[in-house]
Amino acid sequence: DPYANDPVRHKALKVKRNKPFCAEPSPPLLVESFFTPVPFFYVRNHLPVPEIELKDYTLELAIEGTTKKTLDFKALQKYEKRTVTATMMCGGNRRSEMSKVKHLEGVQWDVGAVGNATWTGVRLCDVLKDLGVNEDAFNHVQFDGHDLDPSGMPYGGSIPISKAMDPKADVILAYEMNGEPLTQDHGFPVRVFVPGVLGARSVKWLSKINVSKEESQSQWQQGDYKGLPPSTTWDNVDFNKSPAIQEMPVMSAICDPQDTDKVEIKNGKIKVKGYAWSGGGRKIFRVDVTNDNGKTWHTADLMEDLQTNEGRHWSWTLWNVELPVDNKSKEVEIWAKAVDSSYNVQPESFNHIYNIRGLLCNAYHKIKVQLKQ
Ligand code: MTE
Ligand code: MO
Repeated sequence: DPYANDPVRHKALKVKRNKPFCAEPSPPLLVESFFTPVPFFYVRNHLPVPEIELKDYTLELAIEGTTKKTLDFKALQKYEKRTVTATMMCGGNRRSEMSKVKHLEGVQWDVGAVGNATWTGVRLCDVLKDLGVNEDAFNHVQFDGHDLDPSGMPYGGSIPISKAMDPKADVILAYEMNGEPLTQDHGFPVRVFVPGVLGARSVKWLSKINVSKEESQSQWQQGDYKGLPPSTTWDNVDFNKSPAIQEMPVMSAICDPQDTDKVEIKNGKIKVKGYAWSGGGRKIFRVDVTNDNGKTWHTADLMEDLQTNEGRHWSWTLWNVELPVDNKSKEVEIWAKAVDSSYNVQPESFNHIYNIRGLLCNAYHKIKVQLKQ
């Protein structure tokens, strides 16, 4: 069993798949704190977790496949230490809701394939500058992980070089999460962290960085993590026709209460909590919540955003709202939608954004709760 040496995980994580390990925290737990405690931070592995000793760790730096330099952990740490506070979200977060339109393969994520943390390490732009990379001569920066598939191919992904070399894009080669060394599941000893982009490009157990004219040729860049059209089926799919997903769209979710919960009414109102986030460093301007199918909308209170740098709102926004409810009704349906700083809004339903990979699942979040009378 190639998974026999996988680490032990916290009991609070709800296991979605065991081999490879995929798990998420419960939604109410998720919105208890701005920083997601590492033991509750979702895990998305595609392969067995590699065991790497710090003293054996090496990071290869290459240009068009030719190795230019190899750094050990100490050499990497010589670059200036930087910290970024940012949210990571899986491209398949909330897939289980899209699955209700039509059956979907893939991990059936609820709303918890997301977390917010501090990521500490060195800036990718500093390492690339030191390598003498000329940004204009290349298009992409590719990352490989130390985790290998049965044929010996590593997990991999790439980002545009403009992002990789922009100091304001805050791309980090992270060795700490929330101030502690990375855990085995989250990429020990070093992972890339790319703010504002789907989790798939934040390659864990980083083994190699390759600067290239081309995107990563990895399965996860070329044959997955792309936004496919709604009518595409597994019989006619052509992954070459759709670009790889990078920045994520605007998203929100109700986390507390959860669907089917029994909820207490206080002074004619019920309390609702959730998160909102958008990719590309876009700020959350507003979260609108309704409990009468959109006849009346209530503006949620947004938890203060710690980041003030324009265009670098990497962290999620937690929100809460008190909704007035009719004392006579037994059940209420609650919808939430967010608006980001480009005034992008979420689509109303999953019907028209359905795609066979179940990615970019950002329709209004809709739940039904029972009222305790
Ligand atoms: N990196 C490697 N090497 N192997 C992986 O399986 N999964 C990716 C990304 N980086 C993955 C990886 C995906 S799809 C996501 S959503 C994030 O890691 C999840 O990171 P986490 O497990 O630390 O939450
Ligand atoms: Mo993911």
